[in-house]
Amino acid sequence: MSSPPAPSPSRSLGEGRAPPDASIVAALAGGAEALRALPPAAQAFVARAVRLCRPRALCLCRGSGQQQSALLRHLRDCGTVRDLPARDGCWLACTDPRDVARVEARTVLVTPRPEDAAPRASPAAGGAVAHSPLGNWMSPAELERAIDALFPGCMEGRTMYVIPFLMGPPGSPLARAGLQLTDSAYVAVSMNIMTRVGPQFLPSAPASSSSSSTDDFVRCLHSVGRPRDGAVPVPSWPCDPGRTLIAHDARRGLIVSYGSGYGGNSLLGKKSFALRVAAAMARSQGWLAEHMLIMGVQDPRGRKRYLAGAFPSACGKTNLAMMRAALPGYHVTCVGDDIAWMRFDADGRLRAINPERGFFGVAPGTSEATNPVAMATIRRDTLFTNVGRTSTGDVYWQGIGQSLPPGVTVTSWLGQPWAPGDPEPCAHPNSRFCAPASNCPSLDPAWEDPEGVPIDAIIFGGRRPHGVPLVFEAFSWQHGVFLGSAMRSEATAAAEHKGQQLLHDPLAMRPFFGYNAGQHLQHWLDLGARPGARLPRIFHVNWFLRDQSGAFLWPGFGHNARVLAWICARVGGEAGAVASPIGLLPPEGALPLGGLPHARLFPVEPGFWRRECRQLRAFYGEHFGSHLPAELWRELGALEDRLRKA
Ligand code: OXD
Ligand code: MN
Repeated sequence: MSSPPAPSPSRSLGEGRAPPDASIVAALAGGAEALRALPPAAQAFVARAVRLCRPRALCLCRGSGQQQSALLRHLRDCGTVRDLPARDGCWLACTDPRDVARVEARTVLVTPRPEDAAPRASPAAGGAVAHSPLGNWMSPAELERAIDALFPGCMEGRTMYVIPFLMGPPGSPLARAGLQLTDSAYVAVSMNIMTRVGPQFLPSAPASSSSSSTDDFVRCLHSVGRPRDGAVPVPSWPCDPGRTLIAHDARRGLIVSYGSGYGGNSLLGKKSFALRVAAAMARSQGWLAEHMLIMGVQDPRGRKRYLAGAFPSACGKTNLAMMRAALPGYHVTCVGDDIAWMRFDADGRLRAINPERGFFGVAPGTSEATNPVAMATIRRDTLFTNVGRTSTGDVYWQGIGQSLPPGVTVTSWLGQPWAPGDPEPCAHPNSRFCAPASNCPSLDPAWEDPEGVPIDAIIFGGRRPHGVPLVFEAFSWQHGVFLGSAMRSEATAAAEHKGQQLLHDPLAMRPFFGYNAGQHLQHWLDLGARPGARLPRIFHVNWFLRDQSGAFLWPGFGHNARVLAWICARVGGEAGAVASPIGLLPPEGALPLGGLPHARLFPVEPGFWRRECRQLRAFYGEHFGSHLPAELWRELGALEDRLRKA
């Protein structure tokens, strides 16, 4: 009798609980120790990944400072990072120039039907992959094929780092665990900054065989890859850009990332888990996982409000979250700068946690003038990527706001001598700092409160040079969700887009939706209709209005506190507003404009908004179609009516 065919290596990756081939793992250097510390379901995942990727050794990440230092020394010996003696405990990594940003075109959601991934993802006849601006789809069978093509033996000769991690404060009802396996020590070090790492964070009780695999922890497999031709042009930064794939199967709680070491593609706790997979979990469990900062605003009378803000990449979320208010008596604190997980508590209040434990911020443009809090945060224990390095062992980038002392020279992120005035920047536009949240001088005292902070207002915003006022308020929750669905912004260096095009970016989630974006919007509407929900008010802001010469009209940064003060006063019922076709505007004099004319900062030009409506109608029709909630079509119709009467 012939034996049954061996299962495809990939098919068993996310499944099963017992560690059937633990002996393979135990034979690796560090293998037995790594396994012993993990619960059985985690052991099973490691064992299967080892059989697939065939690493030389296993290294269990425990989250200790000692291990972090050892990994950094190892990265230095490999030539991946250099130390930065001018800053305590800081390091610089420079990547392969082909591996510098999120690869949206190769990021997919894996679902049985394309419409479960994105509203208009329709594959070419019989295809197993489909692309759309609101998400790319891959069939489960195609994912298996991709894994079988990319992963077998991809870690040969390398160490597999085993990273158990927690997203969210320990003990929080919203915290969720993950286990990332990676062949990149750079990723291990970065995950240790961005998440809470250690085997104690994996649930120890073996899940019952009937429970789904997503109940215990999210399984994340990452490899920088082994290029087919064996070429590693930058020896210290292996990657396989031609075959990169970042795939999310939320039903199986599985994330698979191949070919890129860049943070957005490789730190799988962040965009992949905390946004895409978490959004799908949140939908079925009645909460929200959103691309939002969380900040506290205390007014001169000591009253504190918490706000959550969704902004597309490159709109200054980190600057806003860390703002030093340029408004006397106001004090801003930071809970998080990128991701919010939110749920309604027993009293109907929306409460938010920051699932992360660090900041992965864009370096260029960060200076004492634009973000002094970030500058203080990155003084120590920070891993920089793709910035310039001075001859004194410090960092340098465009917009750092410090001129070079005489005799100090700079090496660019490409390893070339660089001088001020050179045509190419010394730091890649998407170069980053990765720093622990605990370094942040304005960190909110409640940032790790397991219950989360109560959210009083939600802010949507975009980078809009013309037509969109500095701030306006939605008429209702439903109108607010409409404003979120209609967000547009100029493109970012954080992804592979080029140029200054205006992109539609609903809820600032366009690259991060974890399931059909129409259903995501419906989930927002459903939560708003929940009995007893005390809904935050919703606002739209735009710090980026320009005058005819192209100069910014609004000073921004700390001065945005003036807008936040009006928002807080609205929440407290202390400030009036005037109705306009697009929403509620601050009356003239309601917020100090520093002498700038009110009309220029609060344009409501019917012609502009009619064009906006036409474009939105086309976008809705083309990319959402029947998947757009009927309430949002109605909101668009109501806006068109109000503009007709204006
Ligand atoms: C980021 C982003 O946070 O692109 O890196 O949004
Ligand atoms: Mn982001």
